[in-house]
Amino acid sequence: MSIFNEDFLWGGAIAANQYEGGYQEGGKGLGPVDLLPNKDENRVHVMYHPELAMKEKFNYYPSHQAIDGYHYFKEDIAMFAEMGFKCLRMSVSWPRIFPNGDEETPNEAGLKFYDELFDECLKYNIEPVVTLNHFDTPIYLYEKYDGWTNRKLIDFFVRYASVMFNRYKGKVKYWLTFNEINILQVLPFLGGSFDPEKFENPLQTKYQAAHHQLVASALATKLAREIDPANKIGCMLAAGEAYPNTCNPNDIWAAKMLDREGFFFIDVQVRGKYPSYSRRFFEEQQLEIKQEKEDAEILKNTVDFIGFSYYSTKVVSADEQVLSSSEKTDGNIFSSLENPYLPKSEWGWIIDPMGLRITMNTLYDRYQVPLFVVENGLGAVDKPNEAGIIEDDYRINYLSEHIQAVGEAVKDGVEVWGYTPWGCIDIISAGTGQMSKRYGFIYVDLDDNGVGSFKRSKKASFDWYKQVIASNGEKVGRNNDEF
Ligand code: P53
Repeated sequence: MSIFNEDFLWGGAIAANQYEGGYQEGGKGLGPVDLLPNKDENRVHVMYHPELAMKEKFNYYPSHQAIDGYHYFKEDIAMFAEMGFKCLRMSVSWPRIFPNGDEETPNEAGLKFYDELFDECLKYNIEPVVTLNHFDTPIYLYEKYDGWTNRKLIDFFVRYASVMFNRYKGKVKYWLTFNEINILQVLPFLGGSFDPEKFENPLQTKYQAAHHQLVASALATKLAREIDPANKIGCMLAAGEAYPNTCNPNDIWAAKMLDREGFFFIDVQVRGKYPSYSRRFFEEQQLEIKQEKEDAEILKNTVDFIGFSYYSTKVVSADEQVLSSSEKTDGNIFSSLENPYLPKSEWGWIIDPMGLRITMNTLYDRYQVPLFVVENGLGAVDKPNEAGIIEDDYRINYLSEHIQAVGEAVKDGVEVWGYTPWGCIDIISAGTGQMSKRYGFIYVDLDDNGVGSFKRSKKASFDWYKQVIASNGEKVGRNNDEF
């Protein structure tokens, strides 16, 4: 008997801006990612300086063609079905539905695309798990309204959400409102199409934008339930426990404070009100968040489950000297000190399967609502062997250990609805814009400059994951040994 429920949602995850391409097809408007170059043209720097994204012309924009999912989706979904996917997590591109974002009526051509995409999933009994906003707030809203800093965005988002819930009633049941909502603190351009540096008080601007997203998320949650009580709505947190560097209480406190930066968002989304610690934080930072009278009531519309991404844990110190002298791991937007006990990926991300079990236990202890692992995986360079096959043992190892950690969490008593590893087919990296940072079970022939045949092929991990799903998580070992 598997420790996973019979209806456990095994699948994979992708996002429109990294998968679809077709950036102007069917009348699509632009999203922030459409203005970002790849790594060679300093993508990370541009993400932090949106004015560069707006005015510079770059040689290559990876999102414009991405892996051309816009035209390949039928082929791709057939391969997901072959692996036995029970669900597919994807996002809808907001600017495909509302090219500017503030229109009264949606773009029918954009909706037609998702009609077909969802129908194709349903044909194979693959349950769509849909993120409404995955780094995709229309760029027109950046230009005209300064994105989520503006309260008007709430109405625009709710209008878009309402179109989705009505159109896909009975077809889509699982919804996530904002991808990695806490990313707003680090990458506000991606998370909310705005530039805090344009404002007098950048921190206040970020929390004001966060407030608008939290209200919008709660209103969408309410609406989703009204339109179809069968809908299940989740929040989505970029998770990964913060570890103290030592047992010095100051380090323990620093770790706790770092975790709270993320929990702040889902505290509101799961508990329906601002957490008590936020009062002191706002006071000390002298932040004044403008709230309307009705907001407190709106926020009471809490989510059904917690979706979260997990790639690694982080190590924190309160000691300035340690911070300045020790090496920091790079690559990940959430920076960390080195963890001497753990290996790292080729991109410097700490690999910590036990950390997934810890993170899940923390989340469940804190909230007691079901969890959904909607992102997890290893970005790695894949090279075909002499026979032309990609033997991605490193990826199998990573996923195997992480699935076992999820299994341990289930045994610990944590309720988990599903597991959707990130980039189940190779897609563009959000952080670096590279194609060579691959996560998939399916290889896509394309390089960092967008050159290639787009041909899809199976990696060794394809058959391995198929076996994991077929055994409902019982055969997760490298050689399909029992868990
Ligand atoms: P990549 C880092 C940077 C940007 C987005 O990241 C991120 C992270 C990691 O927390 O979050 C998620 O592609 C995101 C996905 C993204 C994935 O991490 O830089 O939800 O869109 O692709 C992996 O390797």
